[in-house]
Amino acid sequence: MLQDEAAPSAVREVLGVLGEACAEISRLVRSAAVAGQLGAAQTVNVQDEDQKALDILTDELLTARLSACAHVAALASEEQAEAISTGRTGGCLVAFDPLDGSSNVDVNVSVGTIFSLRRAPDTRPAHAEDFLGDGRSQLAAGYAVYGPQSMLVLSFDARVMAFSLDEHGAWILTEPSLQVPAATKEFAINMSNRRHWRAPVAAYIDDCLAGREGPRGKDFNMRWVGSMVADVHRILMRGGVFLYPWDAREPDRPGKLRMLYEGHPMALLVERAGGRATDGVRPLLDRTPPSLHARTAIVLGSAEEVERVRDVG
Ligand code: AHM
Ligand code: MG
Repeated sequence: MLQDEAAPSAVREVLGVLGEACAEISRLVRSAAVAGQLGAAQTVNVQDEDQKALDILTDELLTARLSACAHVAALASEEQAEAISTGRTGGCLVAFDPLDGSSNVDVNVSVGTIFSLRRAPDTRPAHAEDFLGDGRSQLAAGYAVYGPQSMLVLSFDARVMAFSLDEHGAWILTEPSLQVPAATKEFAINMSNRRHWRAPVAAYIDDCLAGREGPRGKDFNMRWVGSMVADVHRILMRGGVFLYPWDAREPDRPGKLRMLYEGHPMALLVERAGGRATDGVRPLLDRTPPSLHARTAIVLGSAEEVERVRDVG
């Protein structure tokens, strides 16, 4: 799958392990109802979110597979409070969201796994602080989406490639170079939060809603899956803009989504596919999270739309 000269061997090995783990997770998700693995786990994670049984199973699976990989120095997961050091030096740091959109899994709507690779220190075991780099320091990033088809979308060089899972569990390259069109007529945002947004986001969306008769002079369509992987996948395939802005429900938090294992990897993929990704003001790839689970506002997708949104507080 990843026999590409451009990927250094440690990155290639780790991406291979992630690909195999995502194929296993695809099988887990597909058989979860029959295996009695849907539903709540009756636990909360470090972010005070209720966990699904599959959040825990997928986290355990990825932790086991990555810990066993000789090129992984440390892991950081959405579902675990602290980073886990394997004690190795060199190789990669891997940050991941094992089951993004998991509130959708019980109702059979697409979910996914998001991951981001960074370089580990060569001369000492890795610490949690080593994960706290800007988005441009990522060596590679990707996600798997478990939908009608399971797909793996990766970037370890200038391209963004998509693989589809065949019936034998192998990832087959089906899209060698994804490109996000600069223009779009489709936006994705949770409209139920409108009353909590700041004025610039509300004004941007109101202009889209005004359609052909409004200042934009064109009709817009809206989609909101509620699984970031599925919404970003649609944007990588056909364009669009995705927004999860700051909102006033939790004014001390900069947004809902996490920078390290949601914002940064998706921003890398979208930018390499010709789109843009910001926190409403700055490029998301220029931002450094202050802590493992730090949140951020996210605006990403087709360049012409992302450039219109300047959500200044
Ligand atoms: P999760 O990682 O706990 O599943 O939460 C992240 C998800 C994203 O996939 C999605 O874009 C967002 O939360 C949906 O949030 P909301 O329910 O507020 O619309
Ligand atoms: Mg998530």
